Amino acid sequence: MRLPRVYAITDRRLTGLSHAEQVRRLADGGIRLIQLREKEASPRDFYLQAREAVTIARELGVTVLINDRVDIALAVGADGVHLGQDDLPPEKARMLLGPDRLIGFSTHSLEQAREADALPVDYIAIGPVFPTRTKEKPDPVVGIEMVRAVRAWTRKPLVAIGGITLETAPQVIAAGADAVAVIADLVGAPDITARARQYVEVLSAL
Ligand code: TZP
Ligand code: MG
Repeated sequence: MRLPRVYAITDRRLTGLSHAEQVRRLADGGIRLIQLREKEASPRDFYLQAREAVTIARELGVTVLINDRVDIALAVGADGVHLGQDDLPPEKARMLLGPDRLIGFSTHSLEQAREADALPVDYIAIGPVFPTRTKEKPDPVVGIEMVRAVRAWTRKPLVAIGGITLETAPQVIAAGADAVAVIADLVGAPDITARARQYVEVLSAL
């Protein structure tokens, strides 16, 4: 699998917009990979929202991953899930999802990334690379050198996350990340579509 350079993540609290509307605006700006991240809604509510967002993503040709919840990913026919260290173990998620759906896995240290290299996951995420205000109780900042260190350890696609902006994204890619995952600097922008377009333009040129 080859990851697009820009990996957008939705946030309803930051935007006040439905996941579906965020997908629409991001896709209009050229984003091709989007994770639906929902930390407040009930499972029923997230399921309904994700179903709507996936319908739109299908129309627009966007790959959609569901944060945390394998059950919801299956229920809405998403392209896969993004799992954290406290979610269902990736091996179990793989059993449930089968060989073809995508599984991403968050890591926060070199040790975790090395373990992830042996797991049935399609990409490894490392972060937070920079301080972030979006995630509650974030793990300690790992810094850009950690991106380089993890890159040297794994041949799996590598996603960097945490406090990344359009200004810092090129350094993060230069350190070996295949993609940058961004919340605040993308969906937190006043014009999400324009910001998405800037990201795609700047990063596709690298
Ligand atoms: N995991 C590590 S940092 C982070 C997550 C979900 C938040 C990233 O958000 P932002 O706004 O791009 O810092
Ligand atoms: Mg999670």
